Amino acid sequence: MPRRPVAARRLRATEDAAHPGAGSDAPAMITVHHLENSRSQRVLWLLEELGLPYRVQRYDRDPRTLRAPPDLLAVHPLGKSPVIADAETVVAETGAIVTHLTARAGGVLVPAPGTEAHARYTYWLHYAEGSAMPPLLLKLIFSRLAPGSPWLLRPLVGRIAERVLQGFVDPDLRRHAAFWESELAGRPYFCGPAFTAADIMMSFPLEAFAARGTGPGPQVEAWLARVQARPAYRRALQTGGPYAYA
Ligand SMILES: N[C@@H](CCC(=O)N[C@@H](CS)C(=O)NCC(=O)O)C(=O)O
Repeated sequence: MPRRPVAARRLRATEDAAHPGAGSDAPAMITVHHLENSRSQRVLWLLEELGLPYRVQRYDRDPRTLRAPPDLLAVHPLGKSPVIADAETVVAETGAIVTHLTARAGGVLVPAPGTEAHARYTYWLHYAEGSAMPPLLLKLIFSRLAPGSPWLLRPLVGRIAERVLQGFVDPDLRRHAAFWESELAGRPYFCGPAFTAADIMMSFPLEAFAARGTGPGPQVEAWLARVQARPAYRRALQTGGPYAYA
């Protein structure tokens, strides 16, 4: 939910990357609170596609736990990334940020309301975080369970984790992967012939799946190659710092 920011006070020395308008104090400048190697890469990419002025405040993950640093809690109560500050408004949750930014850009990268492509757009915009990410997160957590356990318990924890992965998580992921293949067969982008912001939303789950899973299918592989070749995607990589999924 948008809320009044405490963030604006914190936008100081650690600002380390900028794009159009860098160094300017113009009120239109959008600040992206960006965690390295994370979903917030999508927001940088979208901003590059839209050509909106922004600056990046970067946060490093804790090298041991890989969690976000506590500094992010000063930006938003959940302490997660992405969060943007646009003038007096702070917006968290990637899908909400995408909606905010595309509206600010006058509806660029959003299909016309009332069309079939728009119905697909709304679906994929919500599906990315609502349906695709939960099994991917479970995969990550259960895969790390045994290696992170005390050595005496490791075999037992490993067996339990394997049961959850094999019995629940992996079959779910296979079903999602088959769904992506069928949806991308015969259309180059998730909403149809045109690239939209829903493709940006879908990039993180598909990149995470390609990195953690047994490999993407041919349609997803071709789609990834297509979207990752976009100049705005490449520019966002320069701006965002470490990103292991490109
Ligand atoms: N559904 C939220 C998820 C936000 C989220 O979990 N962000 C991750 C980045 S991949 C994060 O901040 N993780 C660090 C942590 O939980 O400590 C969104 O799309 O914005």
